Amino acid sequence: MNSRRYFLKGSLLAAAALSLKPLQGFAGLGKNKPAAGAGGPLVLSTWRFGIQANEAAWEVLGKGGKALDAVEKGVRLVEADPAERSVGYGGRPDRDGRVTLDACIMDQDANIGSVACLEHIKHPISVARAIMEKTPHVLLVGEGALQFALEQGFPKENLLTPESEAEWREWLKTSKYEPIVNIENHDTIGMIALDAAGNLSGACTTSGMAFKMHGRVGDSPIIGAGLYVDNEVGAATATGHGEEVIRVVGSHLVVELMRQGKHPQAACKEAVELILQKFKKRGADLKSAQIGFLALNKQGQYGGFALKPGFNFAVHSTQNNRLLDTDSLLPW
Ligand code: SD4
Repeated sequence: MNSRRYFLKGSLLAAAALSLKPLQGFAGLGKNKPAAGAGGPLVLSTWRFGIQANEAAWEVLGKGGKALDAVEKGVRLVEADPAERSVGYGGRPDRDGRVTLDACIMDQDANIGSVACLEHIKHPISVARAIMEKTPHVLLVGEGALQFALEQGFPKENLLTPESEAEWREWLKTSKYEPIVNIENHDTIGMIALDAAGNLSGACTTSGMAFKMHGRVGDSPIIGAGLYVDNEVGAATATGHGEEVIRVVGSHLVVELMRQGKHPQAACKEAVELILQKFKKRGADLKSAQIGFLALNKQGQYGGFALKPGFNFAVHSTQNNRLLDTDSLLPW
């Protein structure tokens, strides 16, 4: 079964099991009240794998731990899972058969760390954190990023699993070696959290678009595009067609819209509308595009919105951990 249909099916099943309505169920602005205290703790992450990632993050948040530690721990779970073919170990390779990973992390004090086109390291999010905490820089790429990771003691590993390699070899037969933007061949984990102390942090990690050109970097490691946190306002993260998210500096835009007083869901919707406008102006092909944003404000209100149906996210509060489908601008 292709991964997108699996996502859809998974989310529908989860929603049915929990008797959830789609996002409209809590879309009424201001209805999704903070779960406890000053709004937290609360953690949100993109896609079906967000459920397990949230559980891992909750081991930190539920004990009063920091949002920064929670988001790193949460996304590491997905990075290490070879069954997840769009993040970390087992991620689909580029068109040359190389697994290249992108990740970034941001904390409540606007400390940032980011890594792009990193090979052979299973946990790019932890390399991003080490860049943030141990270097005067914010972004390392390619060879330099690998060198830094090895110096820090990260083990060098083969990330290309037999399953991903087989898929790549199959793709090579028909692709003419041309990267194809396909909404079924990429999914990123973006995670944003509010801790019991009321501080926000976020993390974002991906293997990017499958069969991309070697050296291609999407939005996920670009602070402001794939992730943004402003501890006075809120946090946002993105998934989908990275080139389009970068074009509008999407996650920063969502946070700025929240700063203007917009509810997180309304802010995500407005960012998607802007992306659609740009698509139309350029006469670009919308057929294979998908964009999803997820946002959380300082008060613990949250929401998501997508260009097309199929985007879902997981929310863990003090009450439960559930998967929610978002509304979208367009039908398929
Ligand atoms: C990228 N935004 O590399 C990532 C991929 C993704 O859902 O999130 N897909 O463009």
